[in-house]
Amino acid sequence: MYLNGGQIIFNKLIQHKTRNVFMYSGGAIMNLIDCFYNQHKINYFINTHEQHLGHSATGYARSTGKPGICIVTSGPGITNMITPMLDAQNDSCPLIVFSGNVPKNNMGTNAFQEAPAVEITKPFTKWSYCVDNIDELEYVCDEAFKISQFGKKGVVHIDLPKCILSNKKKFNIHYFKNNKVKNNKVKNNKVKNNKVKNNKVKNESSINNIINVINNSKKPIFYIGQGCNDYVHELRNLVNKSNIPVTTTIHAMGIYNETKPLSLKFLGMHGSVYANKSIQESDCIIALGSRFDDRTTGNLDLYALNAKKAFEKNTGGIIHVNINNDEIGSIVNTHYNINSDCGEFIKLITNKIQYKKRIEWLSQINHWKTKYPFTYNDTSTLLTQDVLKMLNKHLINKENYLFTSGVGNHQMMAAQFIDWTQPRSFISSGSLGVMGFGLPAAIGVAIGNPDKTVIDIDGDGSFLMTLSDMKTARQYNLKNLKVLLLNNKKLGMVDTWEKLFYNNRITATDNSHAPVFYDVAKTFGFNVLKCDNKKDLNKTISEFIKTPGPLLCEFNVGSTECFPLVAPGKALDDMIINNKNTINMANMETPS
Ligand SMILES: Cc1ncc(C[n+]2csc(CCOP(=O)(O)OP(=O)(O)O)c2C)c(N)n1
Repeated sequence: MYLNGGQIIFNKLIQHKTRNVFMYSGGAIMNLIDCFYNQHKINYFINTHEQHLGHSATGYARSTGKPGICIVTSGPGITNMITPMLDAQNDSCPLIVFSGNVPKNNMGTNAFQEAPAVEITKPFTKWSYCVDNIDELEYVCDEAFKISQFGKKGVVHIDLPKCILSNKKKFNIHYFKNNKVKNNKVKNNKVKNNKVKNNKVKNESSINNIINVINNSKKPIFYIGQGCNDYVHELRNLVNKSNIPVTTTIHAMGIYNETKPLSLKFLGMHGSVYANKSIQESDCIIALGSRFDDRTTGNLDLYALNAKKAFEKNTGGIIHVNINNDEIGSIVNTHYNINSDCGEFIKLITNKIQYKKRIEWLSQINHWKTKYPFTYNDTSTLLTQDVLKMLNKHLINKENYLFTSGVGNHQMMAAQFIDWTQPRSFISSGSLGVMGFGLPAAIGVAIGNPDKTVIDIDGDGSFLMTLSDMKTARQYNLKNLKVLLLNNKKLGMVDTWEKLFYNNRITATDNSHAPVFYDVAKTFGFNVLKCDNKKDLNKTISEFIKTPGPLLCEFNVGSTECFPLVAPGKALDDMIINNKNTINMANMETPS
């Protein structure tokens, strides 16, 4: 029996239990796409642009834990994929991208729809490889699944010259009878170099040392990143058992229920005053599965000075646990480092960590919580924060919902004004910050989670970038997809920076020529709602919850800034808290 290259890959996708793929066709990839004709083993979804399908695959992967599979053509197909691939890589999302390319003997001739695909993607993927020979294909596919998911998750790009996809290879009948992933023996030097290490905690004495540091500290704090998202029960158990307060990155929100007293919500540039202040005040920062992204540290020279002092006095320090060794010590000179999967580390320390009442430390934090909650300048005009607060009030069973967002003030305000109670429930472009992520990502989340309702919280600027994907939501009749559009008729977040840091020189942030989104969504076949004032807010949100998708609700909102804000170059606890006041908590007396 002979199979061509496309059929070999298709067979491999089935072996790896792939259920859903996101694709966009074109000449160079047709041999692979043709395999999806008239079969019921793998569902395929067609977005309106390769960038959109990349974000859909990302939303799918981040909400299900399975790798997102993308199939695109050569040239513009793969170049349109660069943004979602970089976004997925930076946010540690497992993605496998198959791209077509021109036949091998046309490569380097500037042929029609030729792009130096591997050269473009190599610098930012976990593995980027152009298949050279049909005999490599099975091994390459198995490696793609392994590498994308192993250790710190990320992106694998497999480039497929058209001749490889159309060439045929003979298989014997046993291959089809025993359709399981085998340890393929084909060796290829170029492929062999891609080793991923499984990092385990090896040194027991270093663990005991860390436990002593935590147990002897006076003001410990957990700083949790998405590396802990697979260990919710373990992490919650550890926090409760130790009575240590916890703050998270945006990607780890909900891993510890934010309605509980020990939660300090998220930290960083727009994070809570009390989380930022607690990090700065702490004598022992326990960073698990996070990477000290600059948005969470502020000015590094002024970061965590108390924990650094405590280390010098042997009374504390900064502990960093990360599965990726390259990220340890790369931004902050941490004092106690463990290169390990967080779950394993949590398991090792939970029984040895001491419960302490921490009366002084926790009452100090509570004082900051009461004095500096997330707040805004409430006016008679409907504002983004009003809408999000009301949404939060209406969402009784949060475990039934998943959220995506665009990038901007609406994204940060969603992080602030929704109480996150479940991990992996806010799927947003964190590191790369890609406007336009919200709708296509919501499509992938909705496909991967048919039992949940997916709400894309979006801004007018972000939504305009990818709104053609309303076609896709309608095409697959995604009844569980809803868009909550916050239309302030401007690129709000940048507008704020122009006001605060560019002397009010408002340039290139006006969006008043955007269409009436309510009408546009209707044309795409969406159910539609709208709301222009506070009076109708309660009623509109309750209709929004009840109305099936695909649905868009346009909220015409006034202009508002997102505070607190750590200005560029400032310390984490030097925050602008509203348009009249800056507090530098580093200079403040802390009540005891
Ligand atoms: C693709 C892309 N281009 C530019 C930016 C820079 N940027 C960050 S936020 C923002 C404004 C977002 O406006 P909108 O989506 O309307 O949200 P708002 O801030 O008004 O809530 C811009 C231009 C970006 N993050 N992504």
